[in-house]
Amino acid sequence: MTDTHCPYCALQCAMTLTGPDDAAREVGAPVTVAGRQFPTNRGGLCQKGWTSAQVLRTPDRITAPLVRGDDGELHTTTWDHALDVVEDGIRRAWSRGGRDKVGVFGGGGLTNEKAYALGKFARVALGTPFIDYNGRFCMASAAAGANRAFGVDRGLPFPLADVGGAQAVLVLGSNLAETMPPSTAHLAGARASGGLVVVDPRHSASAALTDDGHGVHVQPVPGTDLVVLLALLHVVWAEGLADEEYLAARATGADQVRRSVAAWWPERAEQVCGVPAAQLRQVARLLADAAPHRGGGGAYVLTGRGVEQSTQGTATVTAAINLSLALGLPGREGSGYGAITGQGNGQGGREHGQKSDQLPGYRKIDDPAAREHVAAVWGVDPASLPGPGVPAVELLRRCGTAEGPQVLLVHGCNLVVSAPDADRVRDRLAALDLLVVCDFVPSETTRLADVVLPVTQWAEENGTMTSLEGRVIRRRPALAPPPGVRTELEVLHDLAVRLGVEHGFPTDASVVFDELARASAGGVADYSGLSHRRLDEAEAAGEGLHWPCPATPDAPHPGTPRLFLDRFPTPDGRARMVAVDHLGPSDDLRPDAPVYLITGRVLQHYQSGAQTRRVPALAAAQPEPFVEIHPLLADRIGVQDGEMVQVTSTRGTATAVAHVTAAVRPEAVFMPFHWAGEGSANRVTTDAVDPISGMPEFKVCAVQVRAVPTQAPAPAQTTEVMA
Ligand SMILES: Nc1nc2c(c(=O)[nH]1)N[C@H]1C(S)=C(S)[C@@H](COP(=O)(O)OP(=O)(O)OC[C@H]3O[C@@H](n4cnc5c(=O)[nH]c(N)nc54)[C@H](O)[C@@H]3O)O[C@H]1N2
Ligand SMILES: Nc1nc2c(c(=O)[nH]1)N[C@H]1C(S)=C(S)[C@@H](COP(=O)(O)OP(=O)(O)OC[C@H]3O[C@@H](n4cnc5c(=O)[nH]c(N)nc54)[C@H](O)[C@@H]3O)O[C@H]1N2
Ligand code: SF4
Ligand SMILES: [Mo]
Repeated sequence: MTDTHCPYCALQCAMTLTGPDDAAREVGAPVTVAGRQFPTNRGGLCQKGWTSAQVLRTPDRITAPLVRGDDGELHTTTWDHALDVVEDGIRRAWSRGGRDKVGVFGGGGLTNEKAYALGKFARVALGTPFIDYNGRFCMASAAAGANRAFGVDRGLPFPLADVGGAQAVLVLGSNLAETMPPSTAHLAGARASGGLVVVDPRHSASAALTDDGHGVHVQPVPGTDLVVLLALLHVVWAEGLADEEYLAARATGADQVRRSVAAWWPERAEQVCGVPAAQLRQVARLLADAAPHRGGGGAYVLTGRGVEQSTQGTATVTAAINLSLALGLPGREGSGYGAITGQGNGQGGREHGQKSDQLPGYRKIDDPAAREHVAAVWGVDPASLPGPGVPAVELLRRCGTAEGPQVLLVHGCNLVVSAPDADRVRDRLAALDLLVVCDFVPSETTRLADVVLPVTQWAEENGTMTSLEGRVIRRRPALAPPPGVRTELEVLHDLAVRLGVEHGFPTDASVVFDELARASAGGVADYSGLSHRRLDEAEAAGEGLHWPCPATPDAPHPGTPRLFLDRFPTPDGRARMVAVDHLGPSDDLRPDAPVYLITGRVLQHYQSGAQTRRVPALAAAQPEPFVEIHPLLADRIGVQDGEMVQVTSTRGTATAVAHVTAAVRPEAVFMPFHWAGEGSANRVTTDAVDPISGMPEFKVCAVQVRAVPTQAPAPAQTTEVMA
């Protein structure tokens, strides 16, 4: 029996893996999954978690390296040959154009150790500024907003279980009932007081939790959440509901924000966001009544990808934070603001240096003191470390061009399905001299690669993950990997040695963690008081430890479950409020594109679907891409439930089956993005980005929706009918 955590989302539900008589360590033996008590999941798992072990045994698992041959096909080969091809490609790119000709693309699913090693590999072994990762698609706007306001970005600066005690919870653009099902247990308190507010243009499974008197579903026009928030702030001040004492003591900028929302009275906001003015007032009062300064039972404001994956994502997060500050929530026990992190290690993955502008410990790569500290840990000259690179979308746009890499190494992302404007991404990847992808299953991106390197899966490796609450937890091996498969730490070590860096890339995850801990010491995300051993002990006690957890000379630091109780980690200790205004989506409605496409997820599939499409029960429950379409729109374009529709933008077209439902607003259609091919939502989305965070506008773009013309009846049939 091995205690570990789910391979998928940031809730990181605790589970126990068992094989018959521990024979699970033998290749091929079945593995069973059981939920385990932990403060976040309380023993619960969702359907993806229950079935997660099946991916370990998937028949098409990649178990040997693949190299593309002269015939254009991928062929099985030896590790030596595959690594030769990668080394040659890197050296050729260097000799033609220098160190910047090789880039790295990481992922928020990688363990802390892998994310750290990847960032170090890019800076030390490759000497390239070009590294970024899929967290840019996921948490970048939340991170930018929180860093600016609070001076730190820890998704939830409090344990998730704290939310359970609150009287009101405002959930903006998160469908956690499908994306983190066990987490909805923590909404029970708010639901019991009728205080759950869900903002989503769809009556999602989470919006449905507000039905029957449990709260309010606010259903704005897509892309107008910022207006909803500005109106809520307006009401809070207009009705004297703000916590002025808290604002005076703990925040700066409140006056500018108050003035900036003066013009957003609810009736005006209603014209833009479509939410009735009376409902905006009701929600503002409901939240204020729960706020501590009015003697309420506590309130939380939470944001998800629905409001963040936008060209005004950082502004919207900022407005959500402003609202929480106006109500005096952050840094008070039982209240607060948080962003719900998505990927398994979406939090840790954004702390240890795979971001283009970052060094470990959430340090800035252009800060001389940070460079000096990290260079000393790495045993290199600070001047040898490259400067900042470019965010993910820009990195992809530059691939195969004079301004960008000719070689790209991808670790933990299925770009061809999940990046915006996916056809263009496919073209850019095809323009590279060499695409190297590490994965354990064939994906749409490994199929494009020149070299595929097979790596271990979650239940075959050691490491740590940092959950949505900033809690550092252990991932442990329950079985041996198939022969022929290596860990990513081994791959990076072998490549570094070939590229002339003999030392500095250990393959033991606990050794890598100890170095990560030293590199993070004194940084924002300080892990220096942690080690695998200490985390094992903490988990045996049922908890794990929250960062910051600095090394201490005497008694070990207990970790920091709740941030901001005394001060914010800004220079003056106060939170910074910043006035923001609504600009609207980058690709807005017009006569030839009169409908919004909004995108998101379903319960059964994870991200690009590379893992979950291989699990028979999940594939059977959600076998194909679909388009949710309102009956009024369906009527207008002449399409019935179950018929095929085309969704077209200036980037491309997706074709999928129509699900006619009143759950979505009439001027919007919804598509999940889990599939490739004809029904791929990202062939349609825009790669326009938020100017501050670099996050693409996945959630909203303007499209034309048409019924797919039915094929002309075959001649034989026509004759028959006529006869
Ligand atoms: N089942 C499942 N769970 C997952 C994942 C998965 O792929 N599948 N992925 C994990 C990851 S990496 C992430 S980031 C999280 C994401 O978790 P969520 O943020 O909960 O997921 P989404 O479904 O992408 O988006 C949430 C909601 O945003 C709504 N939305 C779309 N446009 C708008 C808008 O303009 N305004 C508002 N207010 N809402 C809008 C959609 O209708 C959708 O219901 O989930 C994690 N958990
Ligand atoms: N339209 C639209 N597009 C979106 C979104 C949306 O809401 N709408 N959401 C965006 C978000 S929030 C995210 S996070 C991205 C996610 O999109 P992706 O980054 O494509 O996510 P995954 O499908 O998890 O891809 C991970 C790949 O890495 C492999 N993998 C898993 N673990 C490891 C590992 O440890 N090492 C290696 N080498 N490989 C591993 C998996 O098998 C899989 O092939 O999609 C984004 N795209
Ligand atoms: S909610 Fe997330 S972590 Fe929990 S079982 Fe489901 S996918 Fe795994
Ligand atoms: Mo994500």
